[in-house]
Amino acid sequence: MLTRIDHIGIACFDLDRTVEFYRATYGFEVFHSEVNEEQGVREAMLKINDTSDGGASYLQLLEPTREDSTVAKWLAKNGEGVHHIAFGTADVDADAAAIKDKGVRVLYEEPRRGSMGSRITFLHPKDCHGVLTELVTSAPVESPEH
Ligand code: V0V
Ligand code: CO
Repeated sequence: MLTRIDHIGIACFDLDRTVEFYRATYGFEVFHSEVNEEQGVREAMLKINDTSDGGASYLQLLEPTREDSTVAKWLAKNGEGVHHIAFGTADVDADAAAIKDKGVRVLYEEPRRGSMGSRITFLHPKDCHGVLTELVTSAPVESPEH
């Protein structure tokens, strides 16, 4: 079951300048940042709010790390802007399978590694009224050491 907006992915040319815009304009701070080589992105997660399912909603600012990445290709065509939305679920495998059964193309056979150790997959934008849609299961919260 999809229980939250996990994040909105925003493609940008210059991550540091875009982070600074969100900090100076809205007061949002970077919660986490990382490079995902497989996806070809450098990203910053700005936490907006906690959600009632125990997760949170973020803005995900994305800068391409290589010219052949999906985000670089998208930026060249469209310029900066909203690139995808992501719904959070406790079980990305089950939700992806159920959505695939409805005839929507799921882009990965198996979920791949996403931000902060999450597991992610994508639905084809042409099957989702023009919206590239991601499904995310967050990494389990580590229990505190005794
Ligand atoms: C492409 N299209 C889009 C789109 N990207 N429509 C809406 N939103 C987007 N973001 C449209 C495009 O305008 C074309 O329509 C058509 O789809 C085919 O696009 P294309 O430019 O030929 O590109 P493709 O087919 O090579 O690649 C498109 C797909 C690709 C969606 C298959 O971008 C993909 O695999 N995306 C999933 C991975 C990803 O985006 N990773 C970066 C974020 P017309 O012109 O034919 O009408 S990584 C991330 O979010 C992480 C790590 C995380 O959350 O943790
Ligand atoms: Co994303």
